[in-house]
Amino acid sequence: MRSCDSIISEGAAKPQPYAITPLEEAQFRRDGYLLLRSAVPMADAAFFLGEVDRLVREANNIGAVLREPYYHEGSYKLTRILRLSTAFDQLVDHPGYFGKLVCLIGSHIQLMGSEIFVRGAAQGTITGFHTDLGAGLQKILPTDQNAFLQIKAQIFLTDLSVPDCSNFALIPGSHRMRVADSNELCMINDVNRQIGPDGSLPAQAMQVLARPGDVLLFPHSLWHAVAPNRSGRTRYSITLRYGQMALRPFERFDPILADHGRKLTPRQRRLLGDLGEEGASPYRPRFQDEIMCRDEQHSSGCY
Ligand SMILES: O=C(O)CCC(=O)C(=O)O
Repeated sequence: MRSCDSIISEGAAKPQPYAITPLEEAQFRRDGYLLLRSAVPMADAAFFLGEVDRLVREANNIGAVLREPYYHEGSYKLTRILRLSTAFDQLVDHPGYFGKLVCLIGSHIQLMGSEIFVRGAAQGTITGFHTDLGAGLQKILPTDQNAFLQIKAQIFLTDLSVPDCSNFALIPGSHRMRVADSNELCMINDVNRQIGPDGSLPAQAMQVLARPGDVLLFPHSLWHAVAPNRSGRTRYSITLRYGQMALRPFERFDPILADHGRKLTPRQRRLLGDLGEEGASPYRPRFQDEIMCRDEQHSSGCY
């Protein structure tokens, strides 16, 4: 098995302070997910929930929520959330998970998208099993050694510690399985046909039991869905999508970068697409290892 050492260039400092452990990497590569308990401290999760709640109310008032046709009617999302609030800037390279992401993707990493999920009451599944990044990349599966193309970090803000609360559902190991029967939404048709009318999931699926502040990492090819919500509570979570710099992002962060009132570190700026002035290139970004791997808390923040 390849480790963080071989994905980050030889000689470069490893991401600090929370690099992935060999056990965590082995589990991620084998099962296609990693649940990081309390990666965001409880008090911070409560702060993010307050901000999410405010934004969701505002978006509902002006009709700015996005209801995807493949969601249950009580569910929706907000997109481009860094444009809505500066509160989430600190999540861009949060120490609870960022070092682990760099170990799995490598230092040529970018933020590709940001979303808030709102999952209301639903007797059946909220969305069926699918893969991310479209039909083309559904055919590109991780190997034992390759760096990952895309990994989402889902930050849970409400209690999902029992099943059927709109939990994230997944099929362990499916990220390495070829999809035989799909559609334009990248649904896994044969698995979705096994979902019961009451929302009961196929035997090979599991619901992730998470608490506020837990963070789930998973790659683009994992077969994932959202379980029914019979809890009487709404689920709120934030998802940040990271990937190789050479991939096309889902949103542009130029308005964030141009906001001079905002205090972004050099690493956060690079993750949002600021390649620097000299020889800017997404394929040969300058000082990339140094920017991604250094301990920002103890550096001057200049480059
Ligand atoms: O967790 C959710 O609510 C949706 C997750 C999902 O389907 C995705 O991130 O693609």
